[in-house]
Amino acid sequence: MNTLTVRRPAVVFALAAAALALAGCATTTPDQAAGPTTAGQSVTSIDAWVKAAGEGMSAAFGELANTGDADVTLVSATSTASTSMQLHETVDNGSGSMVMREKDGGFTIPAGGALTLEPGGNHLMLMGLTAPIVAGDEIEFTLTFSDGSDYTFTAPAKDYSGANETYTGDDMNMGGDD
Ligand SMILES: [Cu+2]
Repeated sequence: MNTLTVRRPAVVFALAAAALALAGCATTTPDQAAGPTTAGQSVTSIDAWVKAAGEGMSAAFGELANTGDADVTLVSATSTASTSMQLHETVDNGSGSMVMREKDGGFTIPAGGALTLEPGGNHLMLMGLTAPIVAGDEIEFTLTFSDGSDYTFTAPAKDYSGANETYTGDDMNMGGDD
């Protein structure tokens, strides 16, 4: 009859399973102790400023430095001066005009690098100003990153005559003729 015992293999299996369980504990503990660095903790604004404006739209500029060791992606922003905000890039529309539009997928800030926000280039667009922005005002911004973390900073308003690019946001294109 077939009476081969399975005791020894079973014991070996049990020991192996116990070793795996211990290994699992060992690998998860350091992560839980240190805690991951969020995108919001890695980003710092440098020389941020906002264009003074009476109504409608305005824009914020400056540098966003990423001091972390991983790329981060800025996906949205809010401000105390507007009902909404968008992340804008400025591009040639093919007809010789520079137009600004919402940046697909947000802004990536490389590890150890910085994102430059400047008139005629990438910027934070304020839409639906809740009150005139006057030079000297301090506007608070909150940036949200793809990992769900936030970063809040304050930027002063300055008089500036440029940054008057045409807006061609697909989202707000009433005609729908791209
Ligand atoms: Cu814009």
